Amino acid sequence: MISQWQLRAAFAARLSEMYGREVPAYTTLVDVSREVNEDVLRAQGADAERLGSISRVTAERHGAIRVGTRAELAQVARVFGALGMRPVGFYDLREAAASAVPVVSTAFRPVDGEELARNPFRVFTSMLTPADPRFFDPELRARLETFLASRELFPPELLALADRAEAEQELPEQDAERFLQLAVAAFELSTEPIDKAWYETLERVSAVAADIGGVRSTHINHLTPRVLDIDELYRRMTERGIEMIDTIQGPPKWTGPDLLLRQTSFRALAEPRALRTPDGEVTSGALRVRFGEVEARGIAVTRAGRALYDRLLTLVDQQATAHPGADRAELARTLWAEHVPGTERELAAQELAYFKYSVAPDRPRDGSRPPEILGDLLTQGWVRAEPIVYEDFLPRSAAGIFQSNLSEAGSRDNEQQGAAYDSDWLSGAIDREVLDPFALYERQQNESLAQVASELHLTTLKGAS
Ligand code: OOG
Ligand code: NI
Repeated sequence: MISQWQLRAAFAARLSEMYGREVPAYTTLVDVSREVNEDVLRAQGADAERLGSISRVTAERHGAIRVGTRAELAQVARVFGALGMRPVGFYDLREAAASAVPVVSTAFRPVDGEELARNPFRVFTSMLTPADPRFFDPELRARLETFLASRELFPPELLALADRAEAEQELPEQDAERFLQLAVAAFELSTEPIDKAWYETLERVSAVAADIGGVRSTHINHLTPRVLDIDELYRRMTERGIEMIDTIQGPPKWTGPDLLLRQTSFRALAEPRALRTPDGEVTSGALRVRFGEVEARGIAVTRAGRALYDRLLTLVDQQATAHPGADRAELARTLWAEHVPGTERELAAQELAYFKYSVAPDRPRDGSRPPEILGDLLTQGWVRAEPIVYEDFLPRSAAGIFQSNLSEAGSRDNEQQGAAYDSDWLSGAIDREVLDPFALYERQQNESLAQVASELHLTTLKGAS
């Protein structure tokens, strides 16, 4: 029998192999990431593994896919459900992006600590919003919806196997093999000729809309390795002549602990695609939609920590507008040094980030009673705190990644009222609860605190501050 986590690990590995064949620059990115990780490990020793073992980090990938309808998204949820991946978080990229990015998104990922440690594979999944009149007029919306309703992204055999794997939490070896083949094939780039006129009609609205709704299948858009030093990675890729986007998205490089998520990418590459012209002729064209991305993960922040992050982003925006000549990264670094605590200890004390607490093996053994306040337990050496890694995404960064890979801004009519979507809508659409990422981290932290209280026989344990 092949368990869900084994299916997930095998799927991630095979997808990576397939994508490497399709986009060779991805293989370069993976190689350079591995080199950087080895160098960081050599230079920093055990500290390099504070946010995940080197084996987890080396195998870690996230994928990005895009689908057209809620029915397609519900099918994606079944395929990933088979792999033990649940929908977490709601991202509205229509609002986060300045250019036309008409999608809303969630991320499918494992949610409990043990499953994440076994294999943390996650997929950022976006759904087109044809009902949003800012992007699609009634006629185009109707054509688009008809087109999407007539295609099949996932064969019934794949979905049946997925449902079985989810219900039984495992599959016999032969069925697992079949499931993996069908699942990987569903995300391969299709060779079927693309209707050129239709693709271009959608492209005038948004290149993302064309990539999703202009073709009869879906494909993996990118796969992202994790790196321990993203600034060094950026430097080495540039040195190899690979054109990276202008910035590293997310928190700035600074001297304090790594927080949340930093990401960067190389520009989408021209890939040969068969196109059918209006007179029926099939020609060879080139489309730029798929790119390579890399990321560095930091500590998960609390709601208060996230509010601080968002406030600093706004401040950086304001200062960058006021001083057009200034270096954004430098502005961000200065603001961070001023407003963000520079140690894990302070982040915990101010309840800005999440930690997993455990009783210290070398705690006092002199018969004294442990204090009942978390801060005192930490300073007196009774308890240790390990950072909880951020497993999710950032809307502003995601929009930046989408946008920096579009050559045209597309069109958007801001006079129109946007169609409303939220986390509850998404839950209903896929008939599964879209989980709140903060609640997941909080639960992990609370479980660890309950364990500490029980081991130290504390009836009350007062909060971090
Ligand atoms: C998704 C872009 C967002 C990330 O890592 O933030 C993303 C896409 O291009 O489909 O992948
Ligand atoms: Ni990504």
